[in-house]
Amino acid sequence: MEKFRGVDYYGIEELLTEEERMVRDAIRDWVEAEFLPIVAEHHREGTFPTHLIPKLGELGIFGANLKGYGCAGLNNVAYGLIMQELERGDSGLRSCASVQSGLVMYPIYTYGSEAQKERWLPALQRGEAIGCFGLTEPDHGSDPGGMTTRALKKGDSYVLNGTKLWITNGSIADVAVVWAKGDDGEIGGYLVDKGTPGFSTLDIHGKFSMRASITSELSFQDCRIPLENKFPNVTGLRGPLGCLSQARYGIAWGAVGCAMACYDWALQYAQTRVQFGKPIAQFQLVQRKLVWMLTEITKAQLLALQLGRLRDQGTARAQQISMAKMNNVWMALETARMARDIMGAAGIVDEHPVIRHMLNLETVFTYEGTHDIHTLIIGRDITGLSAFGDE
Ligand code: TGC
Ligand code: FAD
Repeated sequence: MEKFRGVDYYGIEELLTEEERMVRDAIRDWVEAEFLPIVAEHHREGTFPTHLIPKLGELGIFGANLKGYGCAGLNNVAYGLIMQELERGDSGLRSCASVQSGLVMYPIYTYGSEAQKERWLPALQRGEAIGCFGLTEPDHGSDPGGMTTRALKKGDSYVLNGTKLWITNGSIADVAVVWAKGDDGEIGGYLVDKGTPGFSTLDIHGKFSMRASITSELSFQDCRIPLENKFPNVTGLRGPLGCLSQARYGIAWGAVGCAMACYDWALQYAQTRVQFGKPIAQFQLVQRKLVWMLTEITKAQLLALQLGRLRDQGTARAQQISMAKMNNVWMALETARMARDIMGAAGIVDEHPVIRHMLNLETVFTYEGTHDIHTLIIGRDITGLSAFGDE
């Protein structure tokens, strides 16, 4: 295939500032030069290219929309464009960056003490340290409020007991942001250093999705951490959910990146693949699929961009973020499936990126709140009636 040609049917380029375009192009160039040539091999092996993490730091990707502590202080649209370009590479690459930025640096920045910020943020920004976010448990996924992990105060320590499951970056993390219930039953956030006695990790194997990403179990057995490792500035479920808003926003953009990659690849393939004496792009049914993809990508681009502008104005609501995550990931998954179909048998091999994106998107559809959970978040917002629990 030729080089990626970009997807912009509505002149959205003109709605971006020069700085936003420059940031996007820098990340696009780096992904094409350094990441795309190696991703298929990592996907096959089920490994993440950890050697690239310091480079992601150098590129200013980590915590890019935070200010101070070495962070780039970019606006939310530029941050979204970074996520779009990373995920055009692979959802695992975007995951690594969005966990580090939205789920580890953001809570330390927003809920942490000055000492916690100074200890972790500069190192996390540079990619010298890596973090993970432990919310989900074996028995509590969509319903994190039911978590059973405990952090009970004993003398000059908190003692953690419990298990977190499906944790991105878990086994490579230098610091884990762990959400647990305290003596009063309230959810709090705790920083657990790698190597703390009683804290262990185990990687999850056998994944058919997110193969180029590390996913682990975190286990805490009488794991003692100092009192100063608790976030002083947040209690309750709104702590972790506030972080999820950051990461869900990035996913709304990242999904557009996946969809653009699949659409462009399928279009180029359809223009050159000949059946019945014609390029398959000439058949009406193939054109219908390509047009559906482009139309949905265009709508998703506009949704992500306006959401970014609302965030920059400080007026974006969590429910609006849910709509963008829900719609854009669904759109990307459907686009990837159609692209795979257009490519016939060639669509199932990893010589082409489409099947990899398609499989990854099955995870993205589920994590950070499943598609249906976001539907119900929006449903509650517009009807005033909650479909969750016993409200
Ligand atoms: P609910 O009553 O809705 O909320 C409790 C408190 O939280 C506040 N809140 C939010 N705050 C900020 N941002 C948000 N998005 C928020 N959503 C809710 C809310 O205002 C309330 O605050 P307060 O002060 O009044 O107490 O709680 P609920 O129990 O009814 O929530 C239900 C539900 C289903 C919406 C929620 O639990 C949910 O979102 N579940 C999905 C779980 C999820 O998304 N897990 C993701 C785990 S992390 C992950 O997947 C990382 S993947 C990483 C990668 O590799 O990219
Ligand atoms: P469940 O909650 O058991 O849901 C199963 C099904 O039931 C879904 O279809 C769901 O929509 C449906 N359902 C549940 N409740 C309702 C309801 N009230 N109404 C209607 N339908 C409902 N978590 C972290 O904390 N940190 C991470 O870094 C992280 N990384 C991940 C990486 C990967 C590769 C994966 C796959 C997951 C990761 N997760 C992480 C976990 C992820 O957030 C959860 O998988 C997700 O929240 C769903 O939880 P669950 O898998 O337990 O599914």
